[in-house]
Amino acid sequence: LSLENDMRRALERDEFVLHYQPKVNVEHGQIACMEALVRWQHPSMGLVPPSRFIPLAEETGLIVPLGEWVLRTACQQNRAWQDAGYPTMQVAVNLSPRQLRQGDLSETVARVLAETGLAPGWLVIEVTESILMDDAEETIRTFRRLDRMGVRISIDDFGTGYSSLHYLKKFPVHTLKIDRSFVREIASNPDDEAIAGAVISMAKGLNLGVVAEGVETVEQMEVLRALNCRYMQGFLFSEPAPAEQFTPVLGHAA
Ligand code: G
Ligand code: G
Ligand code: NA
Ligand code: MN
Repeated sequence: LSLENDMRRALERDEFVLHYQPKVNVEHGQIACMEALVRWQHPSMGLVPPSRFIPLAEETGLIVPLGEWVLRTACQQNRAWQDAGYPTMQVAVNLSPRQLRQGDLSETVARVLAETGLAPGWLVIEVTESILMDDAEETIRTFRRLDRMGVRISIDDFGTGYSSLHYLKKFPVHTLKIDRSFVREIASNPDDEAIAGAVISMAKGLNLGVVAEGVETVEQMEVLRALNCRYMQGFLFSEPAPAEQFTPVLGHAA
């Protein structure tokens, strides 16, 4: 309960921080996209992971202003990296279902893009299959508006939902993120390799991008690479880290 009270004030007190985790093009090692992952720098508890407060933020509705803060901060950071002359990358933010039920999300996104001066094509919105499962007309219209604006939509944790293929027809999707449950044992489990391979082929056939998440070992990377997966994310490349931590890497590549 005290966590809930603290959280209400945390936005005003500027206690949330974003960490970023790169999605890497393994062909040449460059960062294609930075995924923003929120943390809470609590005055007495230290760095609180999102698993501890996102569900509560969803319940209380605080996810709406928090989500907008995440979006604005991530777009600002990306614009700042571009202004600094670093190689251009996309920026990805995660979306909660609640953010879709609160007014017009596409208007919020358009406003934040205008305010931060980031071109829409650099922004990726990561949604889980549970969001798409609710194929209410309004949800579909919101995604179509985002698509027309030029914003990219990525399906997170792909393969863990119920009727994944159905969404691909109904929603303007640009990228699939292969869930890390299929990556974990990919080097030793032929079934996981077959599933990942099928997702990669399907993505290619549908003209979608594909990113493997949760890549932790060179062996996993090699199996995925042999399956023609070019984009990967995971601890092998980088853990989520504050923006400043990437400055030397990005500066070196510029
Ligand atoms: O960063 P970490 O691996 O601890 O993230 C745990 C979960 O929290 C992930 O499922 C991630 O998608 C979610 N998460 C992280 N940042 C955000 C955010 O800004 N908004 C939403 N809705 N979820 C987030
Ligand atoms: O659901 P989503 O994909 O947004 O979850 C992001 C979470 O996954 C973050 O909390 C991040 O710390 C975690 N994560 C990122 N890369 C890896 C990895 O290689 N292995 C594991 N186990 N977790 C990872
Ligand atoms: Na994500
Ligand atoms: Mn994921």
